[in-house]
Amino acid sequence: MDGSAPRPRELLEIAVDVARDAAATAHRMRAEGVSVAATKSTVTDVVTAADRAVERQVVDALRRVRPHDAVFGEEYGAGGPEAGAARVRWVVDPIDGTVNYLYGLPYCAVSLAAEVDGEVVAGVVRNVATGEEWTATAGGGAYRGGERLRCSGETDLSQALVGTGFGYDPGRRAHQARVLAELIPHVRDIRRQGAAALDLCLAAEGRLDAYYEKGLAAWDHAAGALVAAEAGLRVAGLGGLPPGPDLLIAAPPALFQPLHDRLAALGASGGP
Ligand code: LIP
Repeated sequence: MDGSAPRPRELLEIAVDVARDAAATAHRMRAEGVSVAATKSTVTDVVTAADRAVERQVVDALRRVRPHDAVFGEEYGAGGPEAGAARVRWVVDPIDGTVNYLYGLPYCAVSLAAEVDGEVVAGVVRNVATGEEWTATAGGGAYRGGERLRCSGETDLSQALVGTGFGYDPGRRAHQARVLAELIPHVRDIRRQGAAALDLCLAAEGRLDAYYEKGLAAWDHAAGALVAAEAGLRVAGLGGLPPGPDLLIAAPPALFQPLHDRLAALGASGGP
């Protein structure tokens, strides 16, 4: 086991440098033209050459500065020392919001987080199209452009603007739509924007009051969940579980339990 664990601030500085270069590559490749390189879980779960190129760029950049760390990415999975041999693991989604990226919609991001001993301690989310950048360190707060972020102060679920998303499997989407149909009369409105990392960052600054989604992978939420938590949101799964593929809920303290209980009653973590 590698004995040295760098400070979160040091890891964040590396993450920001790497994410900025990666976002520049994604932006350039978008301008040059993007097409589907392959599909994954379903015919709508697409990957582009940019997803793959950006993840390779991120991994190569991390290897140069921290060659003994582990890496876990959406497109190439786990890399580096065998599991458990490195205290630091980087979790990367090269382009979160890939369908938006494919269609040229300005809502997609490079998401890069650093874990120490399994806990996320630093994270950056950078919108590829707009250059907006959110950062956080564990205990150090969440920021966008140097401004410290605070989440919504909303206390009434019926007044809450709630973000969510859907999986790629038709059966799961049908279940998620049924849950949404039952939820929507009880909130202000819903926004489905297509990138979990950015949805979590918008919630961190109150541009969404809350966010939930079933089916997210670690790379979708590792960095954005830290930004959200450091801005005052409670980020968890159902029944006190940590956020994970069954369900992630991010909400201000006053809204978390009402939203949690309604989602639990609707079976939001169930279905295919
Ligand atoms: C996306 C998630 C989003 C979800 C989309 C998609 P990807 O990740 O960030 O929240 O609703 O269906 O899964 O596939 O673009 O990396």
